Amino acid sequence: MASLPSGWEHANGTNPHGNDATEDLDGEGHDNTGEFAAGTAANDATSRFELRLLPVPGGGWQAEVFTRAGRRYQLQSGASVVGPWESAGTAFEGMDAVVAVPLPAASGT
Ligand SMILES: [Ca+2]
Ligand SMILES: [Ca+2]
Repeated sequence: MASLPSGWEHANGTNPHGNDATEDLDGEGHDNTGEFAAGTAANDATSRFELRLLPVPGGGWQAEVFTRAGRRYQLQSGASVVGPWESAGTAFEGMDAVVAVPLPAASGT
């Protein structure tokens, strides 16, 4: 039994009759479940979720988020990868483009 919606599977070239949710059809490192959640194409390696952290001249950091229209994004930060996590900045709408988000300074700096 497939775990992803059949319509999405047909549109993305994955197998609607088998469970290939953990496979990576286009080989770009994101499995089919991740592609579905991110709104990216499972059959196109150039369509993938990506976030880059870039230093800002003069200090601080900026995130570049590869967004998809129809998705809402909220960056979060934490002192460790296991959390706790807190919202960083305000949520924003995706627009099928890269969105630059200035990151607030870490507390205590
Ligand atoms: Ca993939
Ligand atoms: Ca992809």
